[in-house]
Amino acid sequence: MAFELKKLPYEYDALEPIIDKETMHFHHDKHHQTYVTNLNNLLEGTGFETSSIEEILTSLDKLPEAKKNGIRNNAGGVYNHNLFWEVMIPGGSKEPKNELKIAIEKAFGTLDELKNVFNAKGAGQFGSGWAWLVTDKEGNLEVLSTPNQDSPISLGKIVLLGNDVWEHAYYLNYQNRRADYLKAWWELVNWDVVENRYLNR
Ligand code: MN3
Repeated sequence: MAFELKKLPYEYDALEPIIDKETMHFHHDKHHQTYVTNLNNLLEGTGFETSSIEEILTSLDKLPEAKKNGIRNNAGGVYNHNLFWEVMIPGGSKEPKNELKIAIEKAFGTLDELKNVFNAKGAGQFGSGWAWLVTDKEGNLEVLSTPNQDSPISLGKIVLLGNDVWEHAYYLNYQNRRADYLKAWWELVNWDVVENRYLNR
């Protein structure tokens, strides 16, 4: 039961002009595919061949020491990118509603302030990594960043939204202007998916 590369839920050019078609092709077809291939190879002989990606990322301590870092990086790469494609939609989906909106206002005051905090985390992540909006079981929201492909689910968090701040995610279009990419990216967020994730936490 090897992992497979999930198909994009929209066309490669559907997120333009925020994310260009060429970036989407190599990000999904090359980078994401490589994580899937590496993960399948690394899992051979570990006893985790039939585990879910969530099981793997919450059981890192139980992995064989020699393969632990590789599996952590590549399983994170698979999980994080699956989520990344899913939380975007061409044109975005307006604004948070209902319970999610209330939770955002409780934690951050306003949606704009959530964006500020999130963008600052993403811009401040040295080197490669991710910015995240996560929740606990009780519904308390938090923004954090992780290095490399580390995933918040390994920290016991429930992931609602994440933005990839590796240079491969934005360099063709934005070069070194990571802050511009972070700011523009909000126009693509699928708040319906984020709300569903929040309600099903
Ligand atoms: Mn990436």
